[in-house]
Amino acid sequence: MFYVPIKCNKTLFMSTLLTFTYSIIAFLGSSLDHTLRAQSVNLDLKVYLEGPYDASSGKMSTKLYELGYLPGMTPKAFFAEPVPFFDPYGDFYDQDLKSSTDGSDIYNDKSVDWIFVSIREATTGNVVSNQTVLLNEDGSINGSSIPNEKLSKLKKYIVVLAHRNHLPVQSTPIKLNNGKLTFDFTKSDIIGLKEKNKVMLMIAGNIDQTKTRSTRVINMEDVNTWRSANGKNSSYLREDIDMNGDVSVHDQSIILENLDLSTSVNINE
Ligand SMILES: [Ca+2]
Ligand SMILES: [Ca+2]
Repeated sequence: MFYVPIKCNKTLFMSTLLTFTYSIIAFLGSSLDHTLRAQSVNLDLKVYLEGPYDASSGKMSTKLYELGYLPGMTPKAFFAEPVPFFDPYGDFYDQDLKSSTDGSDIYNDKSVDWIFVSIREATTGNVVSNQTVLLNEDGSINGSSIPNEKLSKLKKYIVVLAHRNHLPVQSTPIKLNNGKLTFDFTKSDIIGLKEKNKVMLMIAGNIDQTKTRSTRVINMEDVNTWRSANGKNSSYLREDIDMNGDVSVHDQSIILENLDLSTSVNINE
């Protein structure tokens, strides 16, 4: 009996070893990625605000970003009044809940404004999640998610949206779908939206939201609030309904167009 000597090719051996190692790393990476994704439910929402909505482009204005008026930004004009970073919806949170927002570098040229999103159990109304999220010009919101353990596949949820100068609105009950909570307010026929050029919009003009009642209605309190701010300019102003940085008669005309409109949606409950 004799042996045939096998010549070990060192280069081939190292190449095979490397390929094997990369395969293991890729496998572990994909598993980890899958695990991380499985731990949270994405919010897949779309909504238009009437104030900054431009029917000709089918998008919302990003003027506040362009001029540097969003909270925490440095305005482009020297005479403009910068607004320090803050959460416009801090009042809507329970005391132990914090904003998910931090800093001004989160903005980009698609940013319209902040919007408040509350996820609630449909049957009990219990709040699952409260978040302040950034709204983009196409109606989408910047990536936002909820930890998996807070939601059940067996339950239905409603999405409540609020904005600092629009009427709040809520979705119909929805279930989890492929790891997402999905609702398109721009195509919905729910009560509390307004149709313009075949899309549905959140109703503008609700600038006074100091009390539960005033949060739900556009009335003379909103007009009076606008009146006391008329002429203010070049900043992040609640009375600036079309979101061009200034408070003017055009903003008032939006309030008057929607006067006496109201909703039963309550963001504070
Ligand atoms: Ca109001
Ligand atoms: Ca304005």
